[in-house]
Amino acid sequence: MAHENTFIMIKPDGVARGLVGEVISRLEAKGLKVEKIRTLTIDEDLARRHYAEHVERSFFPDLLQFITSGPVVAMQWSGESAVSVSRTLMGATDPKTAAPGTIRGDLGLEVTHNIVHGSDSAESAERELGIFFG
Ligand code: DAT
Ligand code: MG
Repeated sequence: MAHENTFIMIKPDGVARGLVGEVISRLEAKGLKVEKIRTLTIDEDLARRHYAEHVERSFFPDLLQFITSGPVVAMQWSGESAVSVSRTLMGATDPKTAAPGTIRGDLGLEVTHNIVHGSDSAESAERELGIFFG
């Protein structure tokens, strides 16, 4: 178990629905620490860099439209195994199948509008933190 940093972002649906406090509360209650936080609206260039692994996917146009549709809250969080622990708190990608008790499982219903992003590895975390806080 290693102390890690990870990148977590509350997506436009989460901000618009007033779920910023709810998401932060769940991460804090688990014992993770917020290190950096900023609000911004993602433009197309930033979306293509952040989601570089998905630009050729069939759902990318919908994802691009959504992620640029309003302000997001971008954050650096730290803690023991912060990458995997925060992914567990978030739940599966599709809120329809995400387990109850997870952020997506409790608060979402549709895969594009799944409230929160979290880095999927330490390498992704370093890359994404560089994009948003570098
Ligand atoms: P995650 O956000 O759980 O890491 P991902 O990296 O595979 O999931 O996908 C990035 C985002 O793209 C995801 O949060 C929602 C959207 N997405 C993924 N798969 C999708 C699909 N099959 N249809 C529509 N949107 C999808
Ligand atoms: Mg991902």
